[in-house]
Amino acid sequence: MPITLRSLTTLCVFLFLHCAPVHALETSRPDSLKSDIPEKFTPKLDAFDYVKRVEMVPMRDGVKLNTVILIPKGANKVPIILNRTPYNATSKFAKNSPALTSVAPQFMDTVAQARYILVSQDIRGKYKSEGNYVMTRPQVGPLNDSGLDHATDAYDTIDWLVKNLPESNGRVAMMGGSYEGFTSLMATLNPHPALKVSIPFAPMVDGWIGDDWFHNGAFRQTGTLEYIYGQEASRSGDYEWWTGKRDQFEEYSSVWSASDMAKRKGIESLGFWKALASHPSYDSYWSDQALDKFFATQPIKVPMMIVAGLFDQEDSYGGPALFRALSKRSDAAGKLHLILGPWNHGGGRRAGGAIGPIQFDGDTAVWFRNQVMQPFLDHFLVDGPKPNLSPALVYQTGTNKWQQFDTWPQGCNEGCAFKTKSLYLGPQGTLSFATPKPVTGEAMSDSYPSDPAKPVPFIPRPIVTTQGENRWDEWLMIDQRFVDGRPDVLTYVTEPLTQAVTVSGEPKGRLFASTTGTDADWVVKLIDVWPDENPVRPVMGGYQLMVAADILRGRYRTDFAKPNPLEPNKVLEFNVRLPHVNHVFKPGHKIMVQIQSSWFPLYDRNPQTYVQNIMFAQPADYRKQTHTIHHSVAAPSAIDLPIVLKP
Ligand code: PG9
Repeated sequence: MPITLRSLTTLCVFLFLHCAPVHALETSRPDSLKSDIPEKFTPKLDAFDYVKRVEMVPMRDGVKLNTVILIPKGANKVPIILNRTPYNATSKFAKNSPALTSVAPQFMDTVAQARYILVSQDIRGKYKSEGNYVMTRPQVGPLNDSGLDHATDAYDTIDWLVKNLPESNGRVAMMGGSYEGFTSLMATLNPHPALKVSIPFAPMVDGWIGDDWFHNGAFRQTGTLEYIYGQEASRSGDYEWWTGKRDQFEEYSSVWSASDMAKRKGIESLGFWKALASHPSYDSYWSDQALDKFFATQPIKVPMMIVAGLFDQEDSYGGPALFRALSKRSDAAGKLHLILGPWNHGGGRRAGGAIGPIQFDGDTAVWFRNQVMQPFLDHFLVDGPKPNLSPALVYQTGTNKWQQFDTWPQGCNEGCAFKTKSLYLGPQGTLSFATPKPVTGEAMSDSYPSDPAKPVPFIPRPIVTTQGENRWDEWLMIDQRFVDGRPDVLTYVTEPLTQAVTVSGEPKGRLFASTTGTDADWVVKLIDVWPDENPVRPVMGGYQLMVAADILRGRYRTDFAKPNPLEPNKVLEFNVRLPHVNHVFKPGHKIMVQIQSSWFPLYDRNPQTYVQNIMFAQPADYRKQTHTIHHSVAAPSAIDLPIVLKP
């Protein structure tokens, strides 16, 4: 029979149909080749100068928490440094090096050099730990009836560690930053007797007033929505925020409200989004978990060093607020310290030589950890000498030096003279310490358009979030000339100073303002304007450095808990509390105040017509309005500066 194309095709189909099962049957036999990978591999770690133990540590309800423990080889009666994290304890010590000092994260550099035992633990419900995750799980009380919080979990962990690590001397310190600062603080409530000291870095203390989620009622939508997505969509951060845009400004401009963005990304089912969306005001959900207020009612049982940054872009409020609240307690003496460094959110924990183009005197963070933090730890953990440390150690920017203070805010010691002085906004963009006088022919107010469709960017566009190009860490120090001169940004500036102005404490913007709408946001920025030319560092010529800035959502003018519509065109007083500063405006510099009504997309836009819940505002609610800042005798808008007259 001749071989035709047709018969060949028939043969192939026959072979495929009939031979394939035979082939499959043959391979179903057990594999005759042995695996290259042994049942058990024992790595040769003789060269390592530490031993790693990974333990599931039981809590009082039976839930077990993943705990990574690094014990220096040869350790005998050494203290334990405990870090409790929502950010993956395993990755804290991820670097595969035989040297403990290389494996330790930077904030543990000095304790690794001291050869203390290092521990990091996944908190309840995250990564390899069991149990339920709740964002910054509130302390047991009105918001938490489970009997379990970060105080009980820290207690149970410490109890296990001191009983199961024979190399330890039975003394424990807690350390960590931000969320871990929060867990370090929470551990001091009903502490285990072995907890001898706590160092919360940049702790999250009040998520509505001025940390992470809101600032004075304005919702910090970028960062927050991405963060909730990363933290709550899965236990182990398996889902990453996606965007098809390079410019975050464009992405957030394509929706109006935060809930529209939440809907687009499918985060509406996540527990903490639901909490945020249903508590836009400072109700008991927020005030009952505000840790400065709560801890002020509790005895101080554990010595604490609160470490905070003057340029913290995430938790600028928490550290100083906690110190202020606790230092009023009679049991604070000798137990409470505030370190306020020239740092962004991570600064004190990492490198502290500069933020963007702004340079400090050497690496302030490394200096702090070596010269201040480690002796403080050693005193409580190994009976080292008592450090000679005032209650507050604060960096003075402008002069670039550390100062010790008995009190804070109001960095002032015995014998110094101190006064709050108002710097008044004036006609034609002037700014001066002279009180406004009745003048004829001068406008006693300045108006500007505020259009939610054209908001003011918080940093220059494109706002890029990819690693390496992201300016988040330095954004508070970005030159403000990029918005100066916009029609929707008002600028007031002094003459060049003939003598230094030293500001120390909490400035406050006091605006007399009106709007054609029924709601408005007010952003107040206190700026140090450098002289026009800088022969040594040309980039600093005319630089507008934001020394402090914040936002107030107008509806909370009289009560954070009870929002109210603004009466259109009525002049009303708005008080905008600014983050703490310790700064010298040098001779030749100018002081500037900028005012604007959006900071986008970091903060969600105010629709400027009053609605019940801005999270769910509808497109038609967002309206262009005219806002007016008054600077007359009767309505003297100003910025109140805490000024040191004699140091
Ligand atoms: N700022 C972050 C955070 C703290 C507390 C709660 C949620 C987020 C952080 O850096 O951990």
